[in-house]
Amino acid sequence: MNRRDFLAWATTVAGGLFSSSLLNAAPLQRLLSAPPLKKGDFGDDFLWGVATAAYQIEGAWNEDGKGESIWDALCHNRPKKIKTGENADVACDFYHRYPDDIRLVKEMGFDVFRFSFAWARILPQGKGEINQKGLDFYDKLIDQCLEAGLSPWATIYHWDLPQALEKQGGWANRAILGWFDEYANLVTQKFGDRVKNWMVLNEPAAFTMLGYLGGIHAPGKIAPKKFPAVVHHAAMCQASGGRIIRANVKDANIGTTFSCSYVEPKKLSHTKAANRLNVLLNRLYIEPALGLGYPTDNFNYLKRIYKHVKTGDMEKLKFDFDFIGLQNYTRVVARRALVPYVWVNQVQPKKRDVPKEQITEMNWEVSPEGIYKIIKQFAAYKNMPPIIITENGAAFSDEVSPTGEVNDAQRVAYFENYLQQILKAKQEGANIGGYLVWTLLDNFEWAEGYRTRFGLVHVDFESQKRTIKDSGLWWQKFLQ
Ligand code: GCO
Repeated sequence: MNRRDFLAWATTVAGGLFSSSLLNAAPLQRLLSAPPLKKGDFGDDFLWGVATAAYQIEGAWNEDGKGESIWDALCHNRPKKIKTGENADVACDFYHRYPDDIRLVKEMGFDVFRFSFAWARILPQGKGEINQKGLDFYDKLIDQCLEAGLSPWATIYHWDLPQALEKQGGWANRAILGWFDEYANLVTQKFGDRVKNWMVLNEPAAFTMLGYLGGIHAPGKIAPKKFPAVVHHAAMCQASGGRIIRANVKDANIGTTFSCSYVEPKKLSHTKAANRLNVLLNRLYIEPALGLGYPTDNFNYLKRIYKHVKTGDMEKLKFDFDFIGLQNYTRVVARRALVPYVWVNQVQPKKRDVPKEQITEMNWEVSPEGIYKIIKQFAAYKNMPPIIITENGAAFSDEVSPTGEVNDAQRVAYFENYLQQILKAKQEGANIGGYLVWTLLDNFEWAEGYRTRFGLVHVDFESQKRTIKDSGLWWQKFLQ
């Protein structure tokens, strides 16, 4: 089951939560009616970059004093949770190869390198004793970026909670508010002199739902009773992380990121299902951050969040972010489920009238209009901060040809079509300041293992050989 299939399934678990899936397929060929894309159309100060995450690329899972994370534990102890039984013990070996990989980012012409800190590399037990060698690694990585002329953008939390904290209840334990603050204080005080662009959390909706409701991602729990507490704690950390960066980093540009997918009902009569799914996928974390509270109207299950709200919490959920990171890959189509207590269900692209070429290796529909619509949806919030697209990309089955090339024309078309739609939203007034490709290297795609390749650079996981794909060369040309 991948993350979007999970939505269909989770509805049953939680006594009726949500659902999802897609729209009219957009052609994989570049739209002929559209004028050729030019970097300059996006404006001179528009930022271009690539995004990565520690667990997916670093490897060195227990080297130089690093502690175990929930992803190490999931892969090692419950390998069946990963479709291929793989783990990220070595991954792309970025821990040792980062100088070469940073050079590749520069070679392709990007300005921004987004990475995340592995909490357990820095605080092996999640709190208390600091691992100096872990700090040293990020020190060197940041310096490497700066020397290459790349702006380092750091994510504080990209899903790899220290296992020692999980053993104490993880995100379900309110003590996480203190643990997270300690960690956020440490990294911002340590690196805030050189890192000015920060993201607090990566996709809270994804890690809380998949990790604590769907049992698909670490910590692999199916815990509908705990989920409301997990949501509240993550939303509290999201805002307090923002305040910590503001206090510790001079001239900081502070954001946080949201996974989001435009939701459409399969038919008009399925609108209620689509609305619920929209809450879970798109509204649950942005609205408290904007000071709008939790979107629990017509969603009784989510009202259980309030049981965990203490005096003063509602005010603390708000933070004035300098930017919001939107991460989008596809759209989703919702339909009402048959069983009355299951409110919604997801319609998979394969089960709809979507041409095969428009379904990626993740079983996600290629939907450029989807990114346009979701940007418009977010941009419509009153007081919405500027948007940065902090992730967008696609997995296709890439192979290195006998002559050493990776012809990934489908991915090039994907970028062209999505960028076209982003530009359209921007020209219509959405305040979009940058775009980061997911991702630099083929890597460990969580529960999917290494099979689904998202990189601009192909990685041979046996030899660790890197090959820039045609899409990477396309970016090089585009960014010139
Ligand atoms: C996420 C993460 C990335 C994924 C990417 C492709 O959004 O899930 O930030 O780690 O690899 O989205 O699924």
